[in-house]
Amino acid sequence: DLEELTYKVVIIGDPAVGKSSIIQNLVNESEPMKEYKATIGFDIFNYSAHVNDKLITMQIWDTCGLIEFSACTPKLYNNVSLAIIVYAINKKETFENVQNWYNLLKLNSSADTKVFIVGNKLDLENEREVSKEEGEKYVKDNSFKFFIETSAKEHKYVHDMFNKGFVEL
Ligand code: G3D
Ligand code: MG
Repeated sequence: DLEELTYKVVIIGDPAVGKSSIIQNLVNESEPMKEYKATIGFDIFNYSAHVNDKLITMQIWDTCGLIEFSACTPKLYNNVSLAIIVYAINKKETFENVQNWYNLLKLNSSADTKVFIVGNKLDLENEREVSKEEGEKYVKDNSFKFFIETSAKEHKYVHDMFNKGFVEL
């Protein structure tokens, strides 16, 4: 029998860094659970892959707008296996805020939650305000699991990031 495992994944970070666009890259392969949206204020997608004779499902929680700062925080972070913290490489402040998102995560989740850091909008190289080295150094200094730069717009490296997620879960 195929073993089936489901893990909760959250994608967090400042508004407009491209969190929902990253999820949209998976749209043909993921199954939206629309009924959740109206009731609890999150978009939740199931994204599955076969890994070593197991069927692994990521239940990906995307936040929208002000919900990010609301009383829903404990519900969002409860039981998270993987947190994907996104910033935009062309907006320094979104990188500086990664630490705030991490602090919020740490306060509300268990110690073994894995953390990926994603620098999105890689296509806006000519507007870059955060170097790749800065991102790498931050991730190394904090012993996070994984760092990658992506372009949700150009569909670049988003799947590499989720593939790494399946391996780490
Ligand atoms: P959010 O979910 O983090 O709030 P969104 O962010 O996915 O809604 O994206 C915010 C804006 O950034 C959108 O532009 C979106 O098209 C754009 N965007 C997302 N990812 C990328 C990327 O990789 N490169 C570029 N150049 N833009 C990106 P609009 O204009 O629709 O608001
Ligand atoms: Mg969004």
